[in-house]
Amino acid sequence: MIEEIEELRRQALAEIAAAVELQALEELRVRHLGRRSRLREAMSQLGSLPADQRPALGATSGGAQKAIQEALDQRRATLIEAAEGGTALDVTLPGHRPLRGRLHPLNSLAEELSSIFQRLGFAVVDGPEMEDEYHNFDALNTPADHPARDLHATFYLEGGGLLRTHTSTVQIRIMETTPPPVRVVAPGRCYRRDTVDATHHFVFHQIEGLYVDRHVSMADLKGTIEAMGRQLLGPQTKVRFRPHFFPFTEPSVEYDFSCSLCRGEGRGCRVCKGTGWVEISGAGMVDPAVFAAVGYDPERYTGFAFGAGIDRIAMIRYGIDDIRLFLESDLRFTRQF
Ligand code: 2NM
Repeated sequence: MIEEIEELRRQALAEIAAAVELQALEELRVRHLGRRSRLREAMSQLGSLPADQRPALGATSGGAQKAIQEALDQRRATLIEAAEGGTALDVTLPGHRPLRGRLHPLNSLAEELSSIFQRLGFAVVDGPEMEDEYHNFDALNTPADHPARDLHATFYLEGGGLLRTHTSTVQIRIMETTPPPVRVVAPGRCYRRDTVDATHHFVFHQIEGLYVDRHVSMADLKGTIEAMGRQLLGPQTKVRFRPHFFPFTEPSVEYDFSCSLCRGEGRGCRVCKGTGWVEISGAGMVDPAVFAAVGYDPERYTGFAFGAGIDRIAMIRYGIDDIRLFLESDLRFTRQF
């Protein structure tokens, strides 16, 4: 009987060591230690044995029971640990890399444009995005019946304010508080009630420039725009002025840069749609009515002003065909720059 129990013990320990699932381990426990196991049966017969045989058999079966129980506990702990992914702390594993932030492509382009103009002697200024009708329209010689003032074109706020539709508001505020000469650029967010599609959004980004002094001319304007184009899109960039109308400048132009993708050749180019030119924005000589509004003497001073769409320039430069991507905060997009 003693030999049989020792054989049972060896058998049980071997099976436990080979078990790879908790379920199998539980079945082994029932089979080897359960109420109907051979070991329990042997132990229940102890009382009916002759007294001189009891201690040896008792010790053997008690020892076997203890050894099997310990083996079960240990194997169980090992299997649970393995299921939870190995040891609790592996100090040899590499650490988690922290996510590094960076500038949004529109902000980095705004900074690049700002520094281009800083090198030309312009100061970078800003102002409020919530504005009033006076700074957004009246001071800019934009009459009350102008379509830009329409409820459908401008976001009006409760209490009479509005969201600025351009950063010319900042130029007005600078001229109100600073005597000439002034040479400033104002980058920032602007808002218009446009229906959102691939090329329009109700939020867009602009940088506008203003230079007022004695004898500032249209030639200075063209030279400044040309310097911007060359630094932005490369030294071979050409500038084209087309006549236009703005209430706040006279004369006014729209200006184009030669396409940086096809070098102005057109022919199936997807950035300039085959024209060889990319439209950027508008510019002109500041209208005397604007000088009158800010208290500058139009007989003594002249000035030029220009706008540039930052979203638009980014789309041209990076070949992006959907303006909405800039405002969706999708890291798969913004991380590419
Ligand atoms: C443009 C086009 C033409 C402009 C005018 C002024 C101000 F305040 F001096 F009158 N700031 N910006 C201007 C002129 C803006 O953007 C398309």
